[in-house]
Amino acid sequence: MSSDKQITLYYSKMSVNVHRVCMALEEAKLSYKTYPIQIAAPKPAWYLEKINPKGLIPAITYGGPDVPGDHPSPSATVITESPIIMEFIADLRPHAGLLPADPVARAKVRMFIDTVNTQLVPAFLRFLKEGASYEPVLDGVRAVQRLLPEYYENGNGTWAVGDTFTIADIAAAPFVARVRLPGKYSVGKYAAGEERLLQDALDSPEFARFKAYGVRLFERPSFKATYDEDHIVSEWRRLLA
Ligand SMILES: N[C@@H](CCC(=O)N[C@@H](CS)C(=O)NCC(=O)O)C(=O)O
Repeated sequence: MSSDKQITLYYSKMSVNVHRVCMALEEAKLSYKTYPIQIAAPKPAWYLEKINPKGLIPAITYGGPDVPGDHPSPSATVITESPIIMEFIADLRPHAGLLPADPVARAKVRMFIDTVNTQLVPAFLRFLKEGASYEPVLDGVRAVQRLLPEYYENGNGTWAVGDTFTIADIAAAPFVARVRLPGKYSVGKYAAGEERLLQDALDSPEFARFKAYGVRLFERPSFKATYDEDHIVSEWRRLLA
């Protein structure tokens, strides 16, 4: 299905928060175009002025004429912050079920995203980019795992909230995938050996539910279509050397 209005996504393939938006757009079956923005590099003046003064991606423009990404139209709406963009995409396509109608389920989706964002993400990024200890990463994983329902063979408990795949799962997936990469490739700024301690803990029985959740996430077609592990690892090697 194509969008009624144009969507331009300011994009980098390695960006974890852009990854969320790509998954949401895939799930909602919305067509969009991308405009490349380089991470860890000065952002163009037009981007800071017209799209995101914080200089961060993702951002989207929605509506207005179909113009080149570096000439955004003043009549398009600019939306920033991955949780807000994910909700917007869910609102554009309510039938995709990415944000449930039930108020309790909606609150649970938002609490799950908040837990990922406040407890897992900062600890993981500090570990990866600044060499902080792996232990707060495990605390973050523990906090996320606590919210995961028990999984049954009949499919109950497949996803974070209820049995429907939602933006809670999309918010988690790019991070659940990346948390395994230090142990797999020894890439990052942490002290040597910390990645093994992290990986051993993640493989221990305590985190079995989180690990099994990851296996289900990685099978999701919207994840497969948007995840390029080799590219992420080579960019991390370049930027974190
Ligand atoms: N809270 C923002 C965080 C966005 C963010 O940190 N984006 C990173 C990429 S994942 C970025 O743009 N960094 C700029 C840079 O490294 O140059 C969101 O969820 O969208």
